Amino acid sequence: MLIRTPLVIILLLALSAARAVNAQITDPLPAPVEKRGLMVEIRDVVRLPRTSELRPADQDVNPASWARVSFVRDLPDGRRFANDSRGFLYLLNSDAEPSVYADVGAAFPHAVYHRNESGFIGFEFHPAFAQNGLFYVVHCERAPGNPGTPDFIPPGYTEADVMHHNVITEWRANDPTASTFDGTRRELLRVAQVVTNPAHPFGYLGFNPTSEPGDPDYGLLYTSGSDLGFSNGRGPNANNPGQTQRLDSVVTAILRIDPRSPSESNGTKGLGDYTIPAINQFAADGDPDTLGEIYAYGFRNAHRLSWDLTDGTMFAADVGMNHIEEINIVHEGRNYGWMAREGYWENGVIRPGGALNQLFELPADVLDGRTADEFTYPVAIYDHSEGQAITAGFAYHGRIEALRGKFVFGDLVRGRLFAADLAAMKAADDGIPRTVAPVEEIQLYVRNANGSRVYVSFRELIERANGATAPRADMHLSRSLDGEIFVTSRRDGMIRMLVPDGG
Ligand SMILES: [Ca+2]
Repeated sequence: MLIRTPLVIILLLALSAARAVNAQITDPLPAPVEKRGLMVEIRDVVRLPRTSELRPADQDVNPASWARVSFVRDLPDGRRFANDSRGFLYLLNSDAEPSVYADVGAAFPHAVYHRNESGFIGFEFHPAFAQNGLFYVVHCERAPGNPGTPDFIPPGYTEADVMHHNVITEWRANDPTASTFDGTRRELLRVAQVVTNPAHPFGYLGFNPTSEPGDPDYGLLYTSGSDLGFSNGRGPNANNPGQTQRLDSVVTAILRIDPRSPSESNGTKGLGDYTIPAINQFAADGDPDTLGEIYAYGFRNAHRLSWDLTDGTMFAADVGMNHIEEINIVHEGRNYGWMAREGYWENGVIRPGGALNQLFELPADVLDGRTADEFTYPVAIYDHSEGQAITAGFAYHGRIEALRGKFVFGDLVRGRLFAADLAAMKAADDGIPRTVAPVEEIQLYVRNANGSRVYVSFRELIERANGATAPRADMHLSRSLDGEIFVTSRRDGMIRMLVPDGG
């Protein structure tokens, strides 16, 4: 008895611990994201031209959309640009109507436009554009009949499996001061997608804006990090956790590349016609089985990156599966968990017989940070009671006093705007999975003809502009050169801005 009793107790403890580890979660964050007094004015800046009939209706994800804006970018010389993912890159002068800077769609006859993130997805100017005329474009193409050859096909697949190509190109303007593009193009990278939909393509290209000439990562191009549809991109090749959690593949990885051709840099060639930065951790690890272009990995769809302009902290907004939307602080070399983790839970797909839409509790010692696992966890999260897909997010240090020291982000589908305290987010980057910054909702308002505040939701603004209901907001955020926030939609083509009260 003296021996058996403790054994029974130990067994019972072990069983209850196992039960706790196995608990499936249906409502991961029961507390709603609430408004707590943050109120910000939003104003129209300019509306892009209507392109509803540009593409055949059966090839356009939403023919009713006025224009499909996903990025606004400022050059240091004051010029402002925005894209319509139906194919145009516009120059926005403050004193004139938007004008087409480059007809990106015309350059890519195999492009597809039938998904939310398709067509002319994103662009970014080289920080030395004024001198070198370089900018970068990412777009999506169909594979059948495509003369292009992918530089990367996910491991285990062949060209016969390829459904779409996700392509990054460099454009070189002969005259960087010209108001329309004239110049040349060079393909940097062509990545194959083998799931039915071109889900979660590379969608973002960017340079670290806090990097100065002479800094180690000046002129290095970062990409979004995504699972290339291996979660829910549909078809027989989707739902495949075996394509994630590996370093011999770009799947789930944020890449950092020197966009120069090795013929120009004399450096090491990457998968495509670009150079692997010698400073990259996975380039310098002496391991031939890790891809040197990988910066960090384990993202489902980290479709937007940003940097805190005051201290260079790098953020990734990672769209979740069925439950958790994440803001992550990105450190080189780290593994952010997908498909093994979603938020600070285990995703069910890695369990025998489990599924992508399941979440399970982590063991308490891991959740509390007493026992470290191999993953890095988000610093702010919300669940699918509150939204469905996270937008970009930015550390805000601009003119709106109420938002200073906050991280501003939102939900792409519902069009809700959120904020979290920036210091709390940085404090949550502590190696403890369960510590995350609280999230609150921002109340938007406009001014009526009398100058009075009128409280609005972003979706109401879209619906007023379009004169039609908007089943989803398709909201995106961008940041101006001086650190202010643009709010755009792929529905109404209007570029709006958050502004100081009455200012
Ligand atoms: Ca934490």
